[in-house]
Amino acid sequence: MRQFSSQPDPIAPLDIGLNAAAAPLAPGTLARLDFGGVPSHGAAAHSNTGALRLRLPLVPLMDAAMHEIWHVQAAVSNGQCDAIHWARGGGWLVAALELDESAHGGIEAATARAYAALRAFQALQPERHVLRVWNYLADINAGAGDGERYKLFCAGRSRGLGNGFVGAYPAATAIGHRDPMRGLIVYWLACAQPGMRVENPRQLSAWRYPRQYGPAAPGFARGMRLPAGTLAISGTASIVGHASLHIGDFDAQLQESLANIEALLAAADMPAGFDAHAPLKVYLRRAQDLPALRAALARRLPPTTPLQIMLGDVCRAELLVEIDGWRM
Ligand code: 3EB
Repeated sequence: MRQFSSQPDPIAPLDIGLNAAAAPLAPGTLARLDFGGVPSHGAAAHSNTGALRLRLPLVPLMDAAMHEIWHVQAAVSNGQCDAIHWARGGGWLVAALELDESAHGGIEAATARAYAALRAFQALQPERHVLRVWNYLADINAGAGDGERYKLFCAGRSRGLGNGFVGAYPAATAIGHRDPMRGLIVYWLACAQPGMRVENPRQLSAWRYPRQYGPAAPGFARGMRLPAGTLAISGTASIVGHASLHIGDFDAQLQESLANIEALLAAADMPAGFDAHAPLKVYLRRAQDLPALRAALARRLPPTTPLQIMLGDVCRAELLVEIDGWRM
């Protein structure tokens, strides 16, 4: 009798790296993410090594363009299912889709369509647990009141998912891009084993936000411990409780965002502070804040902390900066 036949397959460690240098993709590369530039075939393409290659329309602000590599010690394969491009290996799955909003009835309907497709696709995959999602959409703050595009996006996400993620929200980021040629881009990381959601004691859970932030509360967790131990950190801004703090004060917003991440690290039982094992991605609304950002980060973070800085609009118009990343 095989005593351990019901044990799940082991999950290969997932390694996240930021690189400046161009190098051929190593075997075991699950995904390579590039920011800025012009894609030849929409957001996603497959490399000959099996990796998913994503080109994302957020303009990098660093001198050397950085790209992100997700690597597993396992064989990687890939494919396409309607609009969804994917790669899998070692118990992990990365997938992406880009929808042209105008062809799908606007941002709310396009988002509902994207999330219904995500849910239907995920239901058929062995890597059925969606742990981390990124959303990039144009003009995220355009429109007033409940008609603001981010709020329409939240409504579409909630409708498209139905009861899909209820009680198992992934960690997430939602950021505005400024490329009129690109659509709604959703990409995600899923796994054959569940992760562990982490909430931030300094912040109200986003799915409990009061009505003033829109008719559908955003369905995401502040962080996710991946099965291999890494913490995925959701987009984190200057929000305490549910209120935006330090309106008009870039430095204070940055400090509050970092304080939020530090509180999340503690809640997740991860090592405190930042270092070479905590790659961070900073989304800046205004390029003019780059010198202040650089100066503050130089004081606040060890120089070994891998950083990407890019232009991106935070989903609340009064917020100037948001940070997401990983803690390994
Ligand atoms: C916030 O904390 C800032 O709608 O998926 C951060 C991360 C934010 C994810 C999302 C929104 C989302 O509410 C905004």
